Amino acid sequence: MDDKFSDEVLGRARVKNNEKLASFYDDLKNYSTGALWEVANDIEPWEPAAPSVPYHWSYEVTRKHVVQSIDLVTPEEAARRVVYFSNPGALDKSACVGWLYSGIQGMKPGERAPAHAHSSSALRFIIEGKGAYTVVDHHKVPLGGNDFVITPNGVWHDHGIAEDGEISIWQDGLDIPLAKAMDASFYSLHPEGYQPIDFPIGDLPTIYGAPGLLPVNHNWDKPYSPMFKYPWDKTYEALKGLEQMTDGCEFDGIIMRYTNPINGGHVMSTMGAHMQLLRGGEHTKAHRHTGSIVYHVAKGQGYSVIGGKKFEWKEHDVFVVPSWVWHEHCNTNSKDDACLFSFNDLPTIEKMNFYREEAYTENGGHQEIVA
Ligand code: 1HN
Repeated sequence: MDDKFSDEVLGRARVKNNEKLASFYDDLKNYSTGALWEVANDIEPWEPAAPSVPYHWSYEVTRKHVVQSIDLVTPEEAARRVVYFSNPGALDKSACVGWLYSGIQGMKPGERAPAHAHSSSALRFIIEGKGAYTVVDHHKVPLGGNDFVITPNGVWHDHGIAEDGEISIWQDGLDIPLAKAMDASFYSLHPEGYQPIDFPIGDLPTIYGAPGLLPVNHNWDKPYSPMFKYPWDKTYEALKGLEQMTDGCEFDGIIMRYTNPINGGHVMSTMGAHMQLLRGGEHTKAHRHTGSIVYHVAKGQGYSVIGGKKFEWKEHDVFVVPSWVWHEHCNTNSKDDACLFSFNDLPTIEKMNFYREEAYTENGGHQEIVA
């Protein structure tokens, strides 16, 4: 072990066990207590040691399972047909990585899922289909490929596909494991089954989505973005513009954060999201930071090295970076850009003052690939 992390030092727990101590520990157990030094080094590691592991899921495989799932059960039986990502290091939490949940949801034309609300915040990244919509807080939001949509905590939401639509598939992201870990989860069903739509279709992105402009006397005072949908065409256009004007970030290429236009903050209280563009052939330098990240390949192909392991990816694959694990990305197509959508728990990490970041300085900023 790295000397820096030796526990055989003053200030760390280094009590050797003996018979007297063993019977003392047994006695404590009888009173539902314990000796801190028995667990101290484990509960307070020198640095984060995420149980979640870096992982990659192929869309080709998951898509097949999602399409099977929508024939196997109805929305009336299952409420939602989702194949969720289960991180092998966090099987007990139904987590994709850290305290974040994610899965791929499918629906058929003419289907509707009942309206509900929960303590967890949710987001969607749309993959494929036609005629899909979500209703968020009585606003109907039509969904297109690579659109990013939020359903903040406590807000009614339901989804459906028009009768003349096509099978539609999207990725869900929620902070379900976090809300559950904090014993703060509530779940409600809408009294009318489905929400009445009370506003013109697409109103909020029109009202709040003009560049650098807000309506005078707007009265948005909710703790989340009024932009329920961030459409792909405008997002990609913004990245291409930034690419023309800057060199980008050495760790992430051309990267932009989805923001709440009212205050420039994260889109929701607990989860944030980014879209990044890797220029043709670009290979970023490695860094690590606290907070968990779930990536969705919006465009192109390449690989990421995460914790020294290489994960190849192509369109609509999902991969994850656990907290404090080194990661770098490479677009293997020299002729076209690649785009990575990602969501994270950074708003939570930042509010707790837990954010830390470090650059990988050895080997020109690139990790040695160990597997
Ligand atoms: C949920 O409400 C949705 O609204 C999707 O489509 C996935 C996973 C766990 C808990 C609630 C949805 C979910 C979820």
